[in-house]
This record gives sequence, C-alpha cells and structure tokens, in this order.
Amino acid sequence: MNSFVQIHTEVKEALAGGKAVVALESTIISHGMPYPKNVETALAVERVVRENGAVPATIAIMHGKCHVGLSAEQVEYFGKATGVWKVSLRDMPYVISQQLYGATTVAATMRIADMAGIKLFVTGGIGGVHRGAEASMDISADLTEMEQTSVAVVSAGVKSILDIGLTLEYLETMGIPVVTIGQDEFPSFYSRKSGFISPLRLDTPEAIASMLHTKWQLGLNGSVLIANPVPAAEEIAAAEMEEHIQLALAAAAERNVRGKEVTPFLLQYIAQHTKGESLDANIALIKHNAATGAAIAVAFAKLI
Ligand code: PSU
Ligand code: MN
Repeated sequence: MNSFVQIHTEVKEALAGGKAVVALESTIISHGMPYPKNVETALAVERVVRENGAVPATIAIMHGKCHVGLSAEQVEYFGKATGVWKVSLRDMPYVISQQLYGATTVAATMRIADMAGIKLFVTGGIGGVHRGAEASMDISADLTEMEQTSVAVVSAGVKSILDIGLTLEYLETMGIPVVTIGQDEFPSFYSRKSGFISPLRLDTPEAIASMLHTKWQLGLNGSVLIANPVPAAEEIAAAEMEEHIQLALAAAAERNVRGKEVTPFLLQYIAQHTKGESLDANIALIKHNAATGAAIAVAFAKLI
C-alpha cells in the first residue's frame, strides 16, 4: 500500500472482507456548501450510505497523508476551517509535502479511492467542460481523471454552470460510459431535465453493477458516470436556474475569477442568490445519490 495513504480501520476491515465501500469527496464540504449545512450534510450522507448497507469513506488530505475515512470531528474541521486547500490532482504533491489541509475534488478523491481499492464514489455534481471553454480551455481535471481511473462516479448529472453538451462530447471522446438511472434524459443536477438524451439508461443498481463489472473485466479502464436524477419533489426548473447561472457567470467575468476559483465562485453565488432553495435541492440530491451509490456498491460486492 502507498505510504501516503492512511485508511480508517473500519474502511480497511470492510475492504479486506469484500464488503461494499463508498468513497465521498471533501471539496463539497470545504468549498461547495456553507457551514454548518456542509457538515450536517456530510454526516447525513455517511449515515445514508450505512443505512443502505455500505461503509462510507470520506477522503481528505491532512498531516502529509491521504486519509480514507474521517471521524466526525475531522469532517467538522473541514467544514469549518478557512484556508483549506481545494485539491485536484495537480495540487496533491504540493499539499501533501507541505503538510497542509486539503479538501479533495472528484478527480483527487477518485485517485485516492483507487489507491485504497474502492470502486464506487458518490458526489453531487462533477466538474466538466465550462461554458466558453472553446476560448478559456477551462475543462475540469475530473474528466481526464475519469478517463484513466477505474472508480465509478454517482452524480446528479452535470450542473448547468457547465456546457452540458460539450461535457457529454468530451466524455464520449474519452470512452467514458454515461448511464442515467430510470429515465431517458440526462439530468442537470438541480433539474431532472437537460435537453440531452442520456447515452445509456439502466434502471436498477444490479444492472449498473453488472455493467461496471463487465467493463473492468474487459480490461476497459476508467470511470463510468452514473447519473441519478434529483427526486422530483426537490427539483428546481432548469429555466429558473438558468437566470441565476447567467448572473453568476456575469459576476465571475466582471471580477475576473479564474482557474480553480471559478467553480467554487459560481456555486457560492448561486447558493446566495437563490435564498437557500438551491442548497436544499443540493442536499436532497446528494443524499439520494448516497442511497443509490450504496445500493450499487452492495450489488457490485456480490459480483467479485
Ligand atoms: N460541482 C458541484 N459541487 C461541487 C463541485 C462541483 O455541483 O462541490 C466541486 C467538486 O469537488 C468537483 C470540483 O470535483 O468542484 C470541480 O472543480 P473544477 O471545476 O475546478 O475542476
Ligand atoms: Mn477549471
């Protein structure tokens, strides 16, 4: 085992026993939601994973190690502290060697989950190809990571702060299967609709687990994007979100927000300007993803 990876005892035992384990990211805690809802949500998500038969492993960097599985106190720290690094792949060697606190993005969390032997990862929304990327070249390292690392990702689709069409094209180019659960249309995080047909559809955790197993048995490395539509009762209409997204993008341009700050800025702007409605939807969908992801992990564990 990589000496920079420290696995929590419960997670280690689950992995050794072939039990279902679900990886969870920490950027969403430190940079994706305001305190204290971020901590409440992170702990609730861990509970939902347990209730559905899997062991949660929230991943973050501290004291020069990649930690797989955090205590409630550690989750609280990552939710409360300021100055925690947002760590994508390129930041890992710096933050680890400098012994800084790092909250891991989808890309970094996937890589660390893979080092630990975890096959399934649950989040809210992945990073992707940004609107205007043809000029800015702003494409998240989440996508390049999904090309090479064999950890499946459950998300509520792709948030429409991104260019959903270009993100789907990029995923196709990289050979990453995109499968939506229970409907034909690819969802857009807050909304069950996006205007794009999902490349694939499967309706049960067992069918998805079987597809993951088949992919990796074939020697086809890389991720699968599993899109789990937000529950209908919590959905926010795409047209309503679009107004807020336009305002957020204009504010980002005006303030010259660049690089790794773009996504957190847009998320915060939208949360502040939708009076918490978007935050409630965000919390509901990630809990829903946790239940679905745990069910897939349980089904997958039976196949190996
Ligand atoms: N999208 C969300 N919520 C999030 C993120 C994205 O709806 O919290 C976070 C995830 O950690 C994701 C990261 O991996 O932002 C992507 O950042 P970037 O676009 O800079 O790669
Ligand atoms: Mn970016």
